Amino acid sequence: MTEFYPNIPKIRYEGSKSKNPLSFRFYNPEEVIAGKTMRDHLRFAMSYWHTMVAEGTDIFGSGTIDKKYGATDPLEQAKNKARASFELMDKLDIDFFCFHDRDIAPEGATLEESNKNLDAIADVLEEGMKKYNKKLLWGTANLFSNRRYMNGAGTSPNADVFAYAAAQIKKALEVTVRLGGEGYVFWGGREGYETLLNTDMAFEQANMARLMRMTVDYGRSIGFTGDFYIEPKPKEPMKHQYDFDVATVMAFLKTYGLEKDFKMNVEANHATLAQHTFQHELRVAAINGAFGSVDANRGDTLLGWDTDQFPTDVYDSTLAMYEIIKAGGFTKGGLNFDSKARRASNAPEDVFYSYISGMDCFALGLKMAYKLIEDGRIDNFVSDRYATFKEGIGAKIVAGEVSMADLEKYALEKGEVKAQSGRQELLESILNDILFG
Ligand code: XLS
Ligand code: CA
Ligand code: CA
Repeated sequence: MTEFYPNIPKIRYEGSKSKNPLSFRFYNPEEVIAGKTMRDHLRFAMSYWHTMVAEGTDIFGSGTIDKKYGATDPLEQAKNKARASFELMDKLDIDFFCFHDRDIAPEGATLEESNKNLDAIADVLEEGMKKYNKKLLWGTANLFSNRRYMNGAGTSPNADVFAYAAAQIKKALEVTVRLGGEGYVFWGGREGYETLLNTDMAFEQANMARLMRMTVDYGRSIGFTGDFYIEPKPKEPMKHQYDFDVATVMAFLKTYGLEKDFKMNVEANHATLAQHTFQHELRVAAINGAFGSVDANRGDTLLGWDTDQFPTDVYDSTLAMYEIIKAGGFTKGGLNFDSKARRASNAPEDVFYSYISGMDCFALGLKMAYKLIEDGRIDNFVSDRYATFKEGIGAKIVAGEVSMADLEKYALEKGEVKAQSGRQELLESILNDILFG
């Protein structure tokens, strides 16, 4: 059997003292933390598009990374790519993967041919999944690359485009079900607009909801028992994306009665593009009962676009894991590295260094988040901060037992209130203490 990464050994946990760049320092898959292995807590997934497909192109230059997998014929290339993906997941000990339909198989001259290509590659994937014991975290359809989708797919002003998108989703969902996928993602792609001078926003959003309803109904009718996700993103490629952030998406779902059918796939870099923290988006999803899955990456503080860099910031991964644990942890979701090695990191080993550092970063985040919880100082502070609502007038407010007039009487009698410190600096130093103490 051809090896695609012959110089890369199987990556093993060697502990924090190891200087071997091809080893895990913190990710020890079988280590048990709070009754669950790290593997089961983190449910790492490989993103097919960045890892197996993206060649490092940007708007100023062509590819820098060879992703031809020793073949020229597109279908042969797709087969080799699939085989290479299992070698990579096996070597990195990653249990799951995620794909768009067009990542795994080339688009044909007709929809029929594209569907045939997909079936052919699904055969190869199915075989690899059995052999290497790998699972599909989620599938999705690419409804943004082809020029037909330049005005959106579900929100296109053209009914023929809407129909084509529906047909593409139908097939992508069938392949997802065939491969036992645990989720199906809607990311907005070009579902948004550039100018209201040509856009009927209300109509476009209602159409998007129609497409989502059809997808859920069809998915359930063919036996899909996984989770449907929406992945919010505020901008790029469109100036205004309809699924701006988790709060916007929740309002959309509730408007169209879809809130029971969808959870969130929260991407770190999309959170920052919406000028939120990653933790904020995770918390909003959790308090709405919609926490599902995560696309783990990071942006760059100096760049305002979707850089999809591998995560290395342990503060961020700790606070993200804290939110994820508090939300009950992953059930069908997981941590998908929607991340790519930089354009100039173009050697095959760079993708391994990238995943190792991302996986170690989240393994550390997991450990530190449990330390934070066990330490209890931060949780206790938050709980104490609301203590006045636990008894007396506060408890009556919460129980709905007081009127405005009662509160006026209370305030008049009570006089000026004590302004209570929020202690942000103290809490930040406690966090450092827990991380590095
Ligand atoms: C793009 C999105 C995309 C989704 C899947 O910014 O992150 O890759 O995860 O369509
Ligand atoms: Ca993503
Ligand atoms: Ca992204």
